[in-house]
Amino acid sequence: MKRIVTIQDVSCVGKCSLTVALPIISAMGVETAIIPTAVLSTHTMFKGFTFRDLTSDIEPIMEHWKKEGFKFDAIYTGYLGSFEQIELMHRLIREFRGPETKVIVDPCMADNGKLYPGFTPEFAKAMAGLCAEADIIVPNLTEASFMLGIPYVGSGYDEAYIKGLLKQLAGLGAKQVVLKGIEFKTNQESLVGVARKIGIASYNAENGRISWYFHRKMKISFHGTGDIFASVLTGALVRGLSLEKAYALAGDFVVESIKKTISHENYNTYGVDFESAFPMLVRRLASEARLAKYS
Ligand code: PXL
Repeated sequence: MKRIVTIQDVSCVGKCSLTVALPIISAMGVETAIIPTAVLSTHTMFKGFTFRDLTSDIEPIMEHWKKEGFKFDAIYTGYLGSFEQIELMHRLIREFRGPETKVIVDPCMADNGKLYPGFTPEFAKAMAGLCAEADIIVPNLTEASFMLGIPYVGSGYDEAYIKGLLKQLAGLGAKQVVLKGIEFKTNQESLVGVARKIGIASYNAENGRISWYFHRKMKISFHGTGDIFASVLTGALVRGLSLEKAYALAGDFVVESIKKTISHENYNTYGVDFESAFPMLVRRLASEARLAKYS
């Protein structure tokens, strides 16, 4: 069985970071080792959350793992709580990356034009440094802007702008960029009944290829969907899917999870019911992983 390690916080209630990465990647048939970076009572969109920093545990865990000789098919970093943790991730990647290991960095720290509580533009620069180590980075538009130190443009941009962003992001050093949350304004938008689309642009710095994937934009957005996206992407890549198939599956699973959530009258507002969408994930992964094996 393939094995990955994911490094992010435990938000005890909130359906994000490790409480989504662990069940999702496991359900995708991949062993999921974890390093928790912090324990919070909830994610940071709740008021009054507790926060216990676990930075001092990370080094001893790595030392023990080195002695045991553990290897990983992928290293996936998510929400990191301090500069020191970013430094430790540089070390972890150096020490545990093998020739076939995929390194996925989700620079999880901002959305909708704003940094999450506790983060600063300097932190975004340090995260940009970690992106240099990655095979694949998965920022949203806000994270991309903070890492590049450019103003956030939330709407009204065109294809040329996104292509420029992709290339600048690749300039941070990652081989492939998957940029999330892209929405183009079209004339059709003013027509009643035309579903709006949101999607992904990806750039392969090794062959210069740019590709796109759009899906229906749901009326409501939820916390934790970025973590769900990155988790499915990681699981799918390790199961042998191409990057294009992996981000399409990840995007579709997020949409399915939101649909399941809002199908209930009194739905949770702090996170999505990804659990109810598992049958779709497992079914599609099984058929696509089978196809990938023979392609
Ligand atoms: O889903 C991203 C995330 C992860 N971890 C913590 C968060 C957030 C988003 O707010 O607060 C602690």
